[in-house]
Amino acid sequence: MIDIDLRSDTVTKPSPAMRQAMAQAEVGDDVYGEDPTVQQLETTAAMLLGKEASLFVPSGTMANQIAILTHTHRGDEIFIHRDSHAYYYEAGAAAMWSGATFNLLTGPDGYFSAEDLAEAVRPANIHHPRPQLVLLENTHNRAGGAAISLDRILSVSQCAHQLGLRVHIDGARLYNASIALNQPVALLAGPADSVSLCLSKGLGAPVGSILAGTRSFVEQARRYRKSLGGGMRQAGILAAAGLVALEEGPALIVEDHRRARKLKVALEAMGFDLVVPEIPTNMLFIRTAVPAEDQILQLKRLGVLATQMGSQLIRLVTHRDLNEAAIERAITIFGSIAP
Ligand code: TLP
Repeated sequence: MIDIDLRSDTVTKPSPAMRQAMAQAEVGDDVYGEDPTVQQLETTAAMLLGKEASLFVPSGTMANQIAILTHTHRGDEIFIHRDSHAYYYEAGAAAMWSGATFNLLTGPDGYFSAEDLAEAVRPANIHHPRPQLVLLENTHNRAGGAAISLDRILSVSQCAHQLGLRVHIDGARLYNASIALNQPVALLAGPADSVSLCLSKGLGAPVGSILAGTRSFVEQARRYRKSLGGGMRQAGILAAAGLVALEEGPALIVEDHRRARKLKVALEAMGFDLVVPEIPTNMLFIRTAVPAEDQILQLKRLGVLATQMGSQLIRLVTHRDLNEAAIERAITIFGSIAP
């Protein structure tokens, strides 16, 4: 039986158009700055995100870590939601590479307010770390894929800038936010000094992320990418798929959101306990009556793959490799184990 893979939108396979573009890509050594396809991707992505320049990096994790390295010095303080990917899922990388320290904030839907931030930033004093960076995530993964509204991003970013801090947005799924909020990605990235975007999540590319910001930020970021071993040679092969992802991807994300809503309506009607953010996107979180691992195992036996998010919490993610029939089959399977 073929599994219906709802674990993540990272599991998609490259589309025929991507494979064709990869086969035909013009390439060069990108560490020498000689790969025309990487350059085309970096220019295109910078324009879409409304930033001066951008850098193609191997992963979303590396994009966030390079952003942190570029914005901070050892011992500096980063204000971040406690459920954020850069804190929760990046293997302690900030401590390992930049030596910055996290100040963990809380709030619904993966968001903290300007007031929360102002309260957390301590006055300059020899005892305190230097407050340096605010790190936001849009959409917010552990908050059920919540899109964060432009108003919210603006108010917390304005507060950060007034306090002399920089702002980075982990926009791994910024296109999901853009579609849910019906606002261009450039507008959502506008208040931030830097933004990352994953090509390999809902957009469907096999590998790669973008880190965008000012020209001087990207110049420094390029050095850090090299130091982390992220300088890639004939990376145009991958960038070619990224360019196709930026073209094909957004329209398909609209479908992912529609299918997530369809799944939500069906599961709610069956009596599943769903955790739904204010502005949902392509994710669905289910509170399980039994331990999450047991529920995941039961689903796997029936042909549905899900991810554990807590001791009694599982995540389902829709993506471009799941068509209408797959979602309907998933609904039937959930129906067979409904509470
Ligand atoms: N998220 C993955 C897992 O790591 C949890 C997933 O399946 O959702 N920012 C955000 C908001 C992310 O969700 C992820 C990946 C990343 C960054 C990291 O991207 P990669 O996996 O390319 O390093």
